[in-house]
Amino acid sequence: MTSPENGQTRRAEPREHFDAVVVGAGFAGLYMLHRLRDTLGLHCRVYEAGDDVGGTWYWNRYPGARCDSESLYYTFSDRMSKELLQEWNWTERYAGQPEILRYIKHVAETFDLYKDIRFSTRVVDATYDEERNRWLVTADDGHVVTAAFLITAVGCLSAASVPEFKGRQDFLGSQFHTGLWPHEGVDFTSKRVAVIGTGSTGVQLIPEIAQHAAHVYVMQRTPNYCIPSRNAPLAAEVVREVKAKVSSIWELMRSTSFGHPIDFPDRSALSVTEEERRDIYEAAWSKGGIPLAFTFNDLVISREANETAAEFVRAKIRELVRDPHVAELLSPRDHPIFTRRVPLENGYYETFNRENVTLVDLRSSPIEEITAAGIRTGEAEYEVDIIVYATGFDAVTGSLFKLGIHGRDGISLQEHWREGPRTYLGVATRGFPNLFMITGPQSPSVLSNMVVSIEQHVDWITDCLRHMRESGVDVVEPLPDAEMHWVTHHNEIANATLVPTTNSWWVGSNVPGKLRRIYPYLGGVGNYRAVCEQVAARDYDGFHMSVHDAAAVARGA
Ligand code: NA7
Repeated sequence: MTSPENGQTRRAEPREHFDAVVVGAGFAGLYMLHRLRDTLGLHCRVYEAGDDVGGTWYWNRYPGARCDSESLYYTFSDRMSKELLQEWNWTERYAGQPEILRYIKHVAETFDLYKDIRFSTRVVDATYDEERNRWLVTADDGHVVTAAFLITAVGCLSAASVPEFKGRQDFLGSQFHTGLWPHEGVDFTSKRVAVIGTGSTGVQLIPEIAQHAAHVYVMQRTPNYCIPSRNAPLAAEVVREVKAKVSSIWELMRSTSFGHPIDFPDRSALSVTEEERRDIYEAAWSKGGIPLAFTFNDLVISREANETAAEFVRAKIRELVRDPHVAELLSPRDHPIFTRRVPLENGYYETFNRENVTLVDLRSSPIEEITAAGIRTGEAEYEVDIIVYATGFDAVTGSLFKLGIHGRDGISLQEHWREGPRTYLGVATRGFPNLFMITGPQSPSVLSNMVVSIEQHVDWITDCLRHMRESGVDVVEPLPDAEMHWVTHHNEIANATLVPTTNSWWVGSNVPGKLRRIYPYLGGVGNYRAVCEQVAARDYDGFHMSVHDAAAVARGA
């Protein structure tokens, strides 16, 4: 916290020094704390804005919130703890938010992590002090500490995005963003509700609300291709089988494209007959979940191949939704399938057969304003008691920018990234020594099973810090060339796919004014891991490691 004194801005004196400060106490922050403290013996502090652990799963408590990665694989591996992996029993194929939160709390208790976390505290400034080679970290309560290393574990989907609709403050009912859901829950019984947004969140939420509300208006701008999750209780036999093969399953997940125990087959969608293709799509559709994405290897590369899968899903929508006009409105026509996040659904399409659900097409008639009574589009005013904003997040960079990170010469992260993120491996960035970003931009992050990618980053950072200690160095920073090559490589890989052509939060187009860039790395989890391992094996090739020389800094050398 700064305070004006004799016209000068003075920062409060640091109260304590840590080897590392970690920001965020979700999966990433907890595992990082565990490795830093218990593997390396470092003195650490974690800052967390919420009043408990959980990250995404702490904030996103809306009805129907559920993970789209299968629970058996969306879990810490044996690298965290063999016992934990064997002891914990997930109950459903896709775990709901309450169960995941219970798991995360269990992890924090089991590994005694709570004691090093300061809750209800937001980091508002983190500035690298070049003279002393320290990060000066300031929290929103004015508390200042220093740290040798700053590690962000803030998640990719933590900065809620609420569009600036005119008149939002005039609404007399209740309004909520799904990512900031009240802990006491929301009673939808007999209420008229508008849900704005039909991304993964809206698709999970809408069928749940429709069961209780008097009426739900689903405000859709862009329809998505939704795939049934076929969620179900986990059979004891399946759990036993996975637990018996933990090592080989995780080895596989670490090598596949998206960190799941499934990968692309060696065949094009255009290499089989129409009938064979339909059978393959049908088999994947009835399994539910991500297998549909892994039916052929060219669905995100070839438009022609892609259209076969896209039309398969549109045909399913026509089967599931009784009103042909509504079915058509729910059918994406403006983007190829799998080029934006495909929501997994649980009865979403059937919800539109209910009498108390109305689909409002914002494409033909956008929202003009929020009124005291509800929402006015170009065509009508919808009077409601509750508005739910399922409008997503300022993804990947939004939560990083909120930390007020400043590197060498006081340059902010925003300034360094004014033309878009510039990272080396998505884990570090030039000019910001001793800063690591877990699942940062230009790493696989959201295009993967997050826990697999988090573990990989945390393990890699732990190894890097150990290497520094053993080598007697205390400054690490990417070299300009390494950063430049990574950005180029990242863009080349993305531009070889259909992804950049589609509007989505993957490219930042959901936030007005945000730079259109490809934020997550599309090269695949397995390939990415191999690159990171190679860099480490070559003594952290592409990073400059050195011994801090205060005298040289003072001379400006
Ligand atoms: P998403 O996927 O970004 O979806 C947000 C939705 O909100 C999407 O349908 C948007 O329409 C809609 N939206 C956003 N702004 C507006 C405005 N101004 N007017 C109308 N509609 C708007 O966020 P989610 O929370 O669903 O999912 C985020 C991730 O969390 C998800 O992918 C999982 O990884 C977990 P648009 O598509 O932009 O036309």
